[in-house]
Amino acid sequence: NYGITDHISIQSNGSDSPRLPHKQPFIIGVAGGTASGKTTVCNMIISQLHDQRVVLVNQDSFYRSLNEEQLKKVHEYNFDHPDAFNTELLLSCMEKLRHGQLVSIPSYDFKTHTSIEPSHLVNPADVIILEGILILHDSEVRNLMNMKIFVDTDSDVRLSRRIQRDTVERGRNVKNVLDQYARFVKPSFDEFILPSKKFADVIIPRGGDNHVAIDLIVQHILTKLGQHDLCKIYPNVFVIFSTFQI
Ligand code: UZR
Ligand code: MG
Repeated sequence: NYGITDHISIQSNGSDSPRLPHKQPFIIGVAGGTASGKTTVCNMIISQLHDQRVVLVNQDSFYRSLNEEQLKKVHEYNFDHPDAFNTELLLSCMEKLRHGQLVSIPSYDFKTHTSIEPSHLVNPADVIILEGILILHDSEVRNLMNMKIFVDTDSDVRLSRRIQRDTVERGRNVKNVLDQYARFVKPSFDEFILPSKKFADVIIPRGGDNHVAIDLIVQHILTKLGQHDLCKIYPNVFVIFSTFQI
């Protein structure tokens, strides 16, 4: 089930076997507007990488908790602005994961707009997928990535999904959703999210419906992981190859 309504922050393949990764993880960033199908794309990539240890880290987990003042005026709060996220914490978690350390990722509750206990413990993995509307916004976060993806879905499709999701799953009414969309979601998309598309290596039209794009991405990841393995087993093999190329 690749429903766009999924809001699982952390997932992993094969996490019950605590084998240590033997190399730097392959880090993928997946950005795109609200309800563009980012989570669907990530889940499809994860399910096709079944033999690899994959961890999905959602930028939503790093939303800053609102204080009492902010909670009183929650309708004035811009959740679509880069400052709404604790990017320093995201960077420090990624630093640990990259160095093979176990890390604790906060759990964010969309109903109370605060971080709640328990947080998730995440093991290091071969592939780390970073997903979020603004995950390509910050240059330090971008610099961690081996592959940057932008999911490009028409805004009318995204808005209708957003209405569906927020009314069914997040207990909002249509008027609230449309007000928030006009006031914050759309302006921030135009100001911060859309301009981050230029940093993407791959742009996926139609999100999770685009099976060809997902297949190509998965093949690329497998090739890259395979190269690491080859390097490890035959450290001289690339010297031989490069000599032949000359
Ligand atoms: P995706 N968001 C909330 O609605 N409430 C919160 O407490 C935190 C975030 C919304 C946020 C953004 N914006 O558009 C969306 N608003 O979650 C991002 N308004 O989630 O990438 O799954 O669409
Ligand atoms: Mg999502």
